[in-house]
Amino acid sequence: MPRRWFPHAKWPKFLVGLHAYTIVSFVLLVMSGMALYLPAVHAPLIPYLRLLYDAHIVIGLVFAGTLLAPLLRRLLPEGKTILRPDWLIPTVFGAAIVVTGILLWGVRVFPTVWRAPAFWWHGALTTVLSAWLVTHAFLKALGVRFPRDTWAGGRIQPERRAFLRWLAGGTAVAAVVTVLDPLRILRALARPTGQASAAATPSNQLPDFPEYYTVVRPPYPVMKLTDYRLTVDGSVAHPAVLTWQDIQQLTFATETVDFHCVTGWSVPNVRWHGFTIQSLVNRVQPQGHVKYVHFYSFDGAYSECLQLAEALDPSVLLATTINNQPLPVVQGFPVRLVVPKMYGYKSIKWVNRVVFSERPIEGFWEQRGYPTEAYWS
Ligand SMILES: Nc1nc2c(c(=O)[nH]1)N[C@H]1C(S)=C(S)[C@@H](COP(=O)(O)O)O[C@H]1N2
Ligand SMILES: [Mo]
Repeated sequence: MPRRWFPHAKWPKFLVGLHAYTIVSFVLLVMSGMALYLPAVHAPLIPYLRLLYDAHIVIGLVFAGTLLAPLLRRLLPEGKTILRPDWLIPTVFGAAIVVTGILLWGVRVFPTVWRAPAFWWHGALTTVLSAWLVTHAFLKALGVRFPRDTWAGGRIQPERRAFLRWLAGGTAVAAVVTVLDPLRILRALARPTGQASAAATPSNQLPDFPEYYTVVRPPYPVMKLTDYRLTVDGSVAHPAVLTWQDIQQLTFATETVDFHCVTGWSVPNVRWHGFTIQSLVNRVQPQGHVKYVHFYSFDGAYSECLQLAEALDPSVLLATTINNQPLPVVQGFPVRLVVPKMYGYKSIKWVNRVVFSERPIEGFWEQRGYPTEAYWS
């Protein structure tokens, strides 16, 4: 008996059904999206993250059906009208959300540069549409009626062509925000001019990561280079406490790789420069039975662990610069691990201790259910 809770008892059944379909699919979409995105919610769900991701996509496709319904049949009987924004807003935003979702889903098909803005706007557009839906529901529940012709195009009974136009409009919005990324342009404009000129060549530009994480309470941990020490110990012949000068004697390498976080965002072509685990091995001489490398952060909470063989992969670096500049504090200054073949949570920031051991430890997120083997492909 959906008509009980639906305020417009006189409305056609199909429209009532469409509302139910839209509301249920959208709420499930927002809930599964939040579970994927919010670390606090998704941590206990991690073993099911892939399943959740697939479910989110399926629900998204189901939700997309609501946008196509008006193309299949007339929604209102002759003479009935609905306020123009009540058609237009869900159609345009819904289409833009679905299209940015498809861009995220197709990370291997579309340019990786699109992924971070598509990710950000997917969430931002969903927030706006959710806010509108709640407002819309309230106004309807309160029985607020807007005057027939005076506001936002009045009340209309749209043709198929209008829906097609709005769907195209939503697709265009998704394309513009993803390709042009207006937020990045705004951030670039807001940046002090000195900083902008320091980043004159593209390779020196700091990449805009969509998120910077710290599991401890901000502010991010700050360290002066003169105070910095890297302890390298465990089952080793020559434990060492390295100063910044000592570190400069190690073997450095440079690489340009993509960065992927489990919560759905990626940053393409990040240029890291850092020292290799092999150069630490040469320096401290781990014993023969060592199988694992533990990493600790001076934030006091985060830790990570790699198999020795994984850590010796030439792509793994203890990075000291990003895009030819010192790491920003938020990204782990002065030293962070980079494990390009694995999800971002392996790449521990603010590293101040490396331990060679015969036993593994569970890293911060592994204790909360993340897989230890975090290969993303
Ligand atoms: N010390 C520390 N390292 C950390 C984290 C953290 O919270 N603390 N977050 C991890 C996660 S989940 C990701 S995705 C990356 C994010 O890197 P960024 O903050 O440079 O974007 O850092 C990883 N390293
Ligand atoms: Mo992450």
